[in-house]
Amino acid sequence: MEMESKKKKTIFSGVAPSGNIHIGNYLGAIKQWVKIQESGEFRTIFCVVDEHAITVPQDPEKLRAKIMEVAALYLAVGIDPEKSLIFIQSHVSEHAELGWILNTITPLGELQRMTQFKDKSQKQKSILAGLFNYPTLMAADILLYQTNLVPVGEDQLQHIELTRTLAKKFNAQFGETFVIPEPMINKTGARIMGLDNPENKMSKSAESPNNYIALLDSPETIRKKIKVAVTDSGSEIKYDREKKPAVSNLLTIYSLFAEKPIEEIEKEYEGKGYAEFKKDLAEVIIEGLSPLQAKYKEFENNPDAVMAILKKGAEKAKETASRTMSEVREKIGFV
Ligand code: AQP
Repeated sequence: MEMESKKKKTIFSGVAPSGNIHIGNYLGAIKQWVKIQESGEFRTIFCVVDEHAITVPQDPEKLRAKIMEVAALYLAVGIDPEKSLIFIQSHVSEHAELGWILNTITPLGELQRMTQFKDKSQKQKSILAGLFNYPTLMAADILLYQTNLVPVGEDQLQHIELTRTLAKKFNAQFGETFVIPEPMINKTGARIMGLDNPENKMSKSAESPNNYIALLDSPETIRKKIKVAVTDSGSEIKYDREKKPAVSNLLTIYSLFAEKPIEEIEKEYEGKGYAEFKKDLAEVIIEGLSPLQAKYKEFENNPDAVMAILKKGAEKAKETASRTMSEVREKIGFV
């Protein structure tokens, strides 16, 4: 088993326990994690990246609850602790340690270019150094496990590119240490747009909850949010990113939940209006989320079992992480 897993390529990904996990996170990233795990072809590692959540101020009690919520959601969507490593980032202190070391080889200019920092810092009254340094911590998360592939949404591409740059730089400066990871992006669903504004991505930190459908939204809330979702001028249900960005986004969501090609859905709704399409879309989402919501309840009612899984996961993760860190400390000249 150990021999076999050594030959497998490593997959690493994570979600920050900030705000409500939404269908953008699910369709862009988490849903494919389960497929990858089930293929049995990879060593799969999924982390609740709590140290990323505190790059903007968090209420400690709410953060604690969110961390457990995200972990239970991982399990509810089908991440199986028998097949994948699942753990909390802050339980493996090597993440912060490598993050610091990577900061010391990261040019300021590289971080200043990050579009996510530019977007997120605009929403903050006081911009914290941690928000600026977030991408180096993310690089550490990935590099600690000698990750080959990182399944993420499109918004994370720039951060993966930086991770590659830092890994190459470290290897060149101190000798071969890190595997150079590659992004793994879904063909559709890699960028689900906000329901209230199809110009921007659906986001956990959006001002209005009408921007997103949370994985734990009730059927009534889902119906309401889809009803008020922005549409485009005209009445045709047609996929056209340029001319009909809002309807194209809704079609993408429909297609991914119903597992039907977009053209087929367009045909079904020929001559029908937005109201009918939206009504059906809400039901498709409700149906798609209902199994994971039911499973979530089981885990929510059993936090001790979830914590036991996370602790075991952290112990296993630490085996690889500490091996990488020993090598890093030695290479950079620590005694
Ligand atoms: N709109 C999206 N469409 C597709 N994929 C998305 N992801 C995020 N938004 C979309 C992917 O979800 C994974 C986890 O995201 P994250 O927790 O790292 O945080 P984020 O990307 O910063 O998510 P948000 O929604 O914008 O939340 P805030 O504003 O709170 O940080 C990643 O793989 C991401 O690509």
